[in-house]
Amino acid sequence: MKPKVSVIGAGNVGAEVARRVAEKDLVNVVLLDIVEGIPQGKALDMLQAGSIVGYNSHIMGTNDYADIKDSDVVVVTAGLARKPGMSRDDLLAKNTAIIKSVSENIKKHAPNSIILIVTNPLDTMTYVAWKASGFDAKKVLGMAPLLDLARMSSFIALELNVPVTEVKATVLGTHGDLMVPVPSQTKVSGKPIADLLPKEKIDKIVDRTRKGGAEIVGHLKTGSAYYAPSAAAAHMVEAILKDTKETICSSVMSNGQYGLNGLYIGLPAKIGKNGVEEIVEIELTDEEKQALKKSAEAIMANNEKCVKL
Ligand code: A3D
Repeated sequence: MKPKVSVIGAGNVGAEVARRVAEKDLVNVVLLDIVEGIPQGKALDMLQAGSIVGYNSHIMGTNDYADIKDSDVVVVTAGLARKPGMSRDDLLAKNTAIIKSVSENIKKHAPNSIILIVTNPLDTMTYVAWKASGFDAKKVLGMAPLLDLARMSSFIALELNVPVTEVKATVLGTHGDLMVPVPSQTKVSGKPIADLLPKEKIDKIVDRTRKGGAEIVGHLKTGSAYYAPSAAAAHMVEAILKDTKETICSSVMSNGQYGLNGLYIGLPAKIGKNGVEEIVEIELTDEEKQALKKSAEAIMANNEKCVKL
């Protein structure tokens, strides 16, 4: 039997995640939303694309959590997205309530699943999902640093006019203004970025990466990015289902690594069938270490706020 992936929230990101995992022909997919008709209509449309694209994944849409039973992975995209002028933190109160209720339903109906959070503010929503589900911390993780490093990689590829597949960027920390792009661990065809670009250009790329989400919100005006976010989430689902143990920068529960403890934050981690298999420690400069500490402080301040909600 094919593994089962449920996607909670059938909006822009959720529907694209469902489509991408269905197209990998890996899984059967359940798309769930509170709005009646939307997940059913989108799922039927995707199911019918299978005959043209050539996949046999079964896709169903629903408003009933009973349908997520026996899911191997549950991807959570339910919640509000940013509009121009909003920070990800502005979403905190509303999305905390949504993630609590979604996580309680996952605990009840898919207690053996791995939970992958996409909803913002990402690191704190992953923390809320961990608390509300009562799952082992390794079975709850967040998608964001993979998206952030994809943004950084694409800006570097544009600057150097090289294939983006040759760029290996690293981004750690929070998915927010204090995210930590890591130039010291960013390479193009194996060469350190500092050997290829002057510091001012690298600084500009770092800044554009930090503001990468807002740049897209500014263009779209009615919502936030979803093509690259869904690609990142689908890649992580594949790593879990295929047990690749690939090192993917993800929001994971820190347990002493990098001097951090008890918070979800973007770190390199091996991702496999048990969720977070191992957090990987890489060399950082003193400046990058300081930035990671500041990032952690911002996440902890949000975590404290949401615990009181
Ligand atoms: P959108 O297209 O508005 O879809 C959200 C969906 O969630 C809608 O269909 C809602 O009906 C549904 N929903 C709301 N409440 C519930 C609920 N209680 N149960 C089930 N479904 C519900 O937004 P989007 O898809 O663009 O974004 C979804 C979330 O992902 C937002 O919080 C974004 O900020 C976040 N996001 C995160 C990243 C990261 O990199 C972490 C990237 C892009 C979007």
